[in-house]
Amino acid sequence: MEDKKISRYGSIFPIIIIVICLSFLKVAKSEVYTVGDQDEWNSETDYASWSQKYNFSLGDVLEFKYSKGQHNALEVTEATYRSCDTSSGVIAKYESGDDRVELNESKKYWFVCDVDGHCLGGMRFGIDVKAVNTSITNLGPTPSPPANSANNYAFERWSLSLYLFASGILLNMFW
Ligand SMILES: [Cu+2]
Repeated sequence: MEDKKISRYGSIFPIIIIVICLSFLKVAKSEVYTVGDQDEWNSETDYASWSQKYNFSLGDVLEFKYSKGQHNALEVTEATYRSCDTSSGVIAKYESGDDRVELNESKKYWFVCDVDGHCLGGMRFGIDVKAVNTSITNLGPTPSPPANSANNYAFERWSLSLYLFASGILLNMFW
């Protein structure tokens, strides 16, 4: 009886494994964003508009690239972002010239450059990092426009159903 059951499911077994692996890959995927893109982190770029180009998700990484010593990157509170007064409200300080900041909390992050006048000159931005369940709707190679998210959501629902279905068969086979 048991042997018969296994051979019946044997032909779809590889497909099930592939589907399961793919679904994990999709969830684990994270993006690395170079702050300012090709302009990197400098005094001439408008970071308020740069920060609105992307939807940042939990697990993504911000990379600040600049000449060490000429700039730095501080994660600060919202009040410090607004005032540019870094005598208080500094959460973390990065100054290597190639700083990778992992966005591992679902919250609003605020960044400034601490070098004289740079923050008031525009080297500051805030981003809203969304929780994982939101990021799942937005895992394309480039951020999806809002019009697409309904389709993506449907696709994720479909993958999840397949995943649950596959898990069910596996459990059935081995138990
Ligand atoms: Cu600077």
